[in-house]
Amino acid sequence: MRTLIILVFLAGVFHTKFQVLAVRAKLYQTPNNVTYFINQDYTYTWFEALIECSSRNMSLLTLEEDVELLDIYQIAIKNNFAKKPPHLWTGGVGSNRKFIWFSTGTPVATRTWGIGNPDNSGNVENCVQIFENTNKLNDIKCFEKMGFVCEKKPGNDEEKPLADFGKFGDWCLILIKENNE
Ligand SMILES: [Ca+2]
Repeated sequence: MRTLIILVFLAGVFHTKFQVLAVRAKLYQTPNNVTYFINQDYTYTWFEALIECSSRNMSLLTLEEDVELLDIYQIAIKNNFAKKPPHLWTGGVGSNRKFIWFSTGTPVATRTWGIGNPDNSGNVENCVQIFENTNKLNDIKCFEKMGFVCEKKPGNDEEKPLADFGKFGDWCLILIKENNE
C-alpha cells in the first residue's frame, strides 16, 4: 500500500512538472504563419538562447516589423503568461548603443527601445531583450539569465541561423571575456 501511495505521489509530481515545462516552453503560431518558440524560464544567457533557437532550426527574434512585439504581447495575454511578456532575449546585439539584428545585420529601430534605452549601463550592455511586461527593448548584459523567443518566418525554411556566426565570432569571444572579468 505504501509503495502504491509513493508511486501515485511520484506520478503526480512528474505530471505537474511535465505540465509546467509544457506551458513554459512552447511553440506558438500567429495568423500570419510566423512560428515563435517562447521559453519563459529565466535560466538562459544570450549565448545559450542563440544555441537553443539554432538547435530548433529557428532564429532568435529579429524584428522586421513592430507588429511582432504586439504578436508576442498577445501570445502572452491569450496564454495567461504570468508576465506579459516575460524578460525575453531577442537576436539584437551591439556595442556602445549601436545595435543590429544578429541574423540580418540590419539596425535595431530607434522607436522600439524603452525610455532611456539603449543606455549601455555600466558599459557592459551588449545584448537586447524585451523588457518584462512591456513591448519595448532594453540593452542588457549578455550573461543575465532570462527567457527567450525564437522565430521562424514563412519562406525561411532554408535559413541557416548560424551561417553568419563566423562574422561575429571574434566579437563574441571579446564579449565572453569582458563579461567574465
Ligand atoms: Ca539598458
